[in-house]
Amino acid sequence: MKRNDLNVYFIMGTANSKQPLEILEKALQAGITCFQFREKGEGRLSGKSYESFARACQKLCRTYNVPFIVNDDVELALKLDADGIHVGQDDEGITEFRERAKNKIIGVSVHDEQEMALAVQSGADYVGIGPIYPTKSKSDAKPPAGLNFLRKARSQYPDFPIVGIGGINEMNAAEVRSAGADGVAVISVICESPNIEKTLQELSGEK
Ligand code: 3NM
Repeated sequence: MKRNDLNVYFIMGTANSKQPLEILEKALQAGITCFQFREKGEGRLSGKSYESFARACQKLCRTYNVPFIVNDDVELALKLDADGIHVGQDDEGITEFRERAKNKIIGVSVHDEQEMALAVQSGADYVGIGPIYPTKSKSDAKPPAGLNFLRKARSQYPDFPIVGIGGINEMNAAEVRSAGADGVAVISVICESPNIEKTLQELSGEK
């Protein structure tokens, strides 16, 4: 994984949008650099419709040559030959996935120095640090952590790929980058945007 791939990292599932495939295609056209398929929350798809929705997202990502990462479902990631997987601290460990999928991207959510050190040692390709700000998109999110741990992680791991997450929008993305993030991972600011192209420009720091 290149650090640049984390620049604008879009995460979405059917709980986040009424027209998820339309939103994903617009976001790809506007220049997202990574996509995470995250089918969680009330009314989430299961069985065949879950898999076919994932495949439709993956197809779009391939068309735009953007990495397709599966949240917290090793079996689906392997079945679809996804580009990678993202796991939280409570999810299945990364060691098992690494053994079964040598060349895939592995992302891990971390919240403190210990979790960060463990993720790096276990062979994570990138870490997500958050929630930086309050978020309405994750019901079991931890309290907002602000930028301090992100700054510390960057100073301890100058070259390691890090993405910030949680409540990031057009107004605060620049300070997340200044604190050391290679990019911003977002749900609602894209799903709710009236102008995805403009939102992307603002999130990526371009004017
Ligand atoms: N993970 P929004 S916060 C999926 O802190 C997710 O690990 C988080 O959505 C974490 O951009 C979050 O709408 C939700 O705040 C991010």
